[in-house]
Amino acid sequence: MSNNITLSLDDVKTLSLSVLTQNGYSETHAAAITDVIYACQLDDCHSHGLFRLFMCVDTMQGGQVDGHALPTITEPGPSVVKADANKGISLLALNEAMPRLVEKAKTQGMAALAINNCFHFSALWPEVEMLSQQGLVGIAMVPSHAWVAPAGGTRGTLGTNPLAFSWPRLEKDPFTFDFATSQFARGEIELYRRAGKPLPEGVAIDKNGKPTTDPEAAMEGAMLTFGGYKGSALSIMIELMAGPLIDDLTSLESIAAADGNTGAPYHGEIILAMNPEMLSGGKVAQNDERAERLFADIIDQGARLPSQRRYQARARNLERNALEIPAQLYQDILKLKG
Ligand code: NDP
Ligand code: PYC
Repeated sequence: MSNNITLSLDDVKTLSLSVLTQNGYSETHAAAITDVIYACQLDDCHSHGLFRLFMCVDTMQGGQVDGHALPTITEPGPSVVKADANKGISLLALNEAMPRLVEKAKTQGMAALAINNCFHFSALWPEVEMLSQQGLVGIAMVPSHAWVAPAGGTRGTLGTNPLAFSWPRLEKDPFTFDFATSQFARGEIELYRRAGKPLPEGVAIDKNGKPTTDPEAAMEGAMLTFGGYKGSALSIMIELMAGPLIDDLTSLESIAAADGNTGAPYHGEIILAMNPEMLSGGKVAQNDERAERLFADIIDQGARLPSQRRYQARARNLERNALEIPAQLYQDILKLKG
């Protein structure tokens, strides 16, 4: 017997909107958050879909987030946009600043958006995919909380620090990847804990620095970076680029600022946008063909491109106008309603 229930796509949006508005988020924030939760659930990205409503509610209960905050957008340079989320969730600030980032990248060739003072819970691929839908290359990075040990270390210093990249394709959906620089995202470990399943080896150490496959012990101890010292170095880069570079918090500072609260981390985010038209000297079509030959060589070997699974899930769920989530998850989300 299946332990899943089927929700219509409208049900997913309505459920998210009602949980958020009944838990202190304004209609505008709830709509911005729901767009991303819905996009993730539609693409079967379970760790950052409806499951993240718990984190949104937890963040509100922690008392630090402003569910009605209005972002302030400034443009300190011809290719720089700053969006101060003013202690709101990042996504409203992102939505308001995105058109300015796109405009600047199109006119300047490259541009950066720094989002400051935001609570951040979401997947990054929707943000970079949005840039590629406008013909731009996008890169996004955020720190989180100091849950991840650096390679060779024994305690959490780095965040789970996702890195997302998106490349526009002329005739196809963008090539996009988005992953934590830890072996597993924190959300994935939380899903293993909910399901009572052991983690694979090599994902975490316990509080005594010993390898563990117990999700609870992993959350008390430290997670490990992917690719050993290579993932560790990328994660440090993300701390610097989305922290001190934009005058915002590192994962160490963010976990200290949370003061024991378990909701979404509070910090900044950096998003870079590049204009292939200008950088290729107007030769987008020729270079799109070259990129397509690269993708074809990968696929010809039986390998798959990142984002292929997501696009397939999206097409399937849109076709059915429905998707499945675990019945227990649905019951637990209903309990979040007032
Ligand atoms: P995964 O380890 O699941 O990796 C995801 C990426 O790798 C996707 O682009 C995926 O494509 C691609 N991929 C997976 N398997 C393959 C394969 N066999 N061949 C080619 N590509 C593959 O992601 P994580 O668990 O590390 O991260 C999940 C989400 O968590 C991300 O969206 C991230 O932004 C989010 N996150 C957010 C944080 C925050 O602070 N806000 C912190 C950490 C993570 P596909 O999707 O098509 O499978
Ligand atoms: O899954 O690592 C994670 C995460 C941190 C903040 C939001 N998601």
